[in-house]
Amino acid sequence: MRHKHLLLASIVVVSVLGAMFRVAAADLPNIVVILVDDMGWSDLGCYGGEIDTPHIDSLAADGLRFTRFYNNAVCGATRASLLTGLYCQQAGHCGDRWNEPKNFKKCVLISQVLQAGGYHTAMVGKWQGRDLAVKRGFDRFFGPNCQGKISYWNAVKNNDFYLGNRPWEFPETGFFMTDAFNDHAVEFLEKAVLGEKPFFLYVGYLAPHWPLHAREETIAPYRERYRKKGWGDWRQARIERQREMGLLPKDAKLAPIPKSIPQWSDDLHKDWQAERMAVYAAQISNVDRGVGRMLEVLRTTGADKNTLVLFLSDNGAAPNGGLAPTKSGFGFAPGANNSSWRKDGVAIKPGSGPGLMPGSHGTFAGYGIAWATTSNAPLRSHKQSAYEGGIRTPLIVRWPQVVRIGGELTRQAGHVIDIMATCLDVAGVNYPTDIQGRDPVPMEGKSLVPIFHGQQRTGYELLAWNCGRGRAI
Ligand SMILES: [Ca+2]
Repeated sequence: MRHKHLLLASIVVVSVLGAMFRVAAADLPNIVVILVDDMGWSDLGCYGGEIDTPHIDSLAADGLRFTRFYNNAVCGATRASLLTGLYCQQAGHCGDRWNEPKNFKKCVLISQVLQAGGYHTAMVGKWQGRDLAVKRGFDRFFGPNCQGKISYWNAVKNNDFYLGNRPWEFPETGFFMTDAFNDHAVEFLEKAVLGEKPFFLYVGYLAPHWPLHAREETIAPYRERYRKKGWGDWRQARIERQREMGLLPKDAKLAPIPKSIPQWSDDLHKDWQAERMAVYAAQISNVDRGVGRMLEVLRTTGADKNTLVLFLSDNGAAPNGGLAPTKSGFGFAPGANNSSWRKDGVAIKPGSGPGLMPGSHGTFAGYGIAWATTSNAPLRSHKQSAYEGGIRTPLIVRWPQVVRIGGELTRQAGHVIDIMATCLDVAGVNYPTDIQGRDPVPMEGKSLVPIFHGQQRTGYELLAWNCGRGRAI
């Protein structure tokens, strides 16, 4: 009899705790981190750009934009900092591939800490880890385990596409990478919003990183836009909008451009140049569609109110793709070997010179230094550089339950090392002091949550970090 009472009491206690846990878990905010690849500071509509990004702009209209947020100027190094809360040199990764096990063992990822804290975790997109994402705290994973630089259109040998821990079979037809990422992110959210656990979704798009690939219907709306006006006019238009929006002071000026960039009027291949920018813009539109679909799932279920969405880029625009010859003789004659017209910017592969319109399967182009300079307007330099054009990124924050006034800007400075601290703060979990008997490097980043509440946070005495080329302080 006594045993029976004890058993009943235990069941009651367990049930009450279970119910409490469920209530508490249901109250914990969900987190969605969306990272784009090689996108410039002023490409988005809400950062002054002319590219159509209505859904990403809606994040800003409902939320908060940072004017001084920084990354590590290159793909892998930024991802290492974002996921660990450490400077890239501490995480053992200042280059393009995360492959230094010595430091790796002293790191812990957001996904691991949130998973242990009761979150349902998933990653979709570009993972460049030593281990597969599902071994590093993600319950689900879909994407390539490589640096990118692969076709958006089809399976490329050895590009290591995975679903969970198994190589993924490409469909016979109809594959387009950004669409596939969008589908998998939406599919995860549709299930996750019905679950009892709070969720963490990290979407690492490859877009708009070269090669310039997009569907014709996404490119078409941009074609005339860039034939009518060239890089000089768009750069000017962007800074004017940025001044109006308050992203920049009224007297802000455009950084000087590299001398090698010709006047648009001198260019001999305007239709091809316009096409390069049109495809780049289409790649961003494709991401925007995915953001719209993800938001729709969150909004229609009401989950959006307590979901923190962060949107940012891993580095500034990349000048790959070289220059073409012009009336005044800039650039080199295009030949079968693309490297023969390499100048400033970096040529990439044959299949990208003037005359061959980029976008479709079989082309492999970048948009070149002139458009990359436009993408970063008004900032100086590009990806891999420690100048602002390499390291400054948009950061958009949407979290209706906390960020109550939409459309605001903050000038408080932050860095990608802050993303982990922010996620842990939001989830109410602590950074571990022990990882399987090893001491993790203490987290460097600081939570951005006070800024979300409209407060001045205790910032950094010093932010100093390593970049692809140079160092930033
Ligand atoms: Ca990148």
